[in-house]
Amino acid sequence: MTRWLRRPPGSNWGDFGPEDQLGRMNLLTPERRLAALREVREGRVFSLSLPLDYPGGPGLWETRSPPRLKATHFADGRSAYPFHMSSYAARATDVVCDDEVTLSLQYSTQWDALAHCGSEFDADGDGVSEAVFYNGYRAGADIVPDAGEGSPCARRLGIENLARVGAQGRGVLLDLYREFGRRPAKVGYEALRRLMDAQSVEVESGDFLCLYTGFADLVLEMNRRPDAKLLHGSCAGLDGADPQLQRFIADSGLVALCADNGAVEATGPLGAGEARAPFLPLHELCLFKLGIHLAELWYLRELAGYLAAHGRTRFLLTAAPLDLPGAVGSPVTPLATV
Ligand code: UVW
Repeated sequence: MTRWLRRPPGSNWGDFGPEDQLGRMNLLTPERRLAALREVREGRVFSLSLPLDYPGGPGLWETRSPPRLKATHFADGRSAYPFHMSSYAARATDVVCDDEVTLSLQYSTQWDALAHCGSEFDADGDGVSEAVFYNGYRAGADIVPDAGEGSPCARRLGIENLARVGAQGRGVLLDLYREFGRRPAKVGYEALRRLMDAQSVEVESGDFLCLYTGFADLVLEMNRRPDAKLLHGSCAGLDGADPQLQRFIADSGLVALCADNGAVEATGPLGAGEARAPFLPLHELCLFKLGIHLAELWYLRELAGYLAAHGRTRFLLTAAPLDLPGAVGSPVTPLATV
């Protein structure tokens, strides 16, 4: 049985094959990776991650929690932190610490999997919308809230797909902070185009477009005591509802949008009118319609400064998520090599 009869307007469902789970990452060919490697001139590297215990506290979304580290334990209750190997072999001198962590996978510097956001859409053409994801994968069948023992599982479109394809290619940075500072700007295509031209930013097929807005710098300054109201009212984000911006994203061939802000797009109340519409239109376009991964809360300040000082916009980006089967997002420690 085909999963869908109708595909969302403006989507590419089926174009990379009926079972595709990689979306636009299909465009990241060996040739494009080689082109990305040619951007390396100095061998200098920038880590693009926040410490994963930032923003701090409940952070930006009340459902997401910071990491909690715990010692692991033996079956008899003894802690393995530290664990003296002499309890196994009397003469051994080794002392070992073992820990485990509970954290929301999208609490801090992260990737969104394609299973992160779908939409209510009538894909089977029966006149009733259902919850579907990229390429017609279904909530309830492919992305399930309880796959046993209460654990959710994205059986399709999970983050392991991005981990295994090798998230490495050419990063291209656009500096929005230079234009908007910390003002809460909604950036549509017109402003984006103007700034791309001014900064000589060119986006080609297979590129990871990175947007520096200054948001993560504000997060860091708050020193793990985030002022959520101030954060939600600060810095630039894309205007995901702008049709021209949507067309640019669709036509450009970019494989991912990576930002230092909380959602890549500026979030806010739905526009006026009766019609139902996505609250996160960029998430709908990218994750649901086109299979473009989004990445958020990256730390881009030092990279942006370096690139501006050297008249450059491109670099080699290496940003593999955890190969955690079935997860809808993942922490990541992206590296930019220049
Ligand atoms: C949501 O906003 C729902 O998620 P994120 O911005 O982390 O993709």
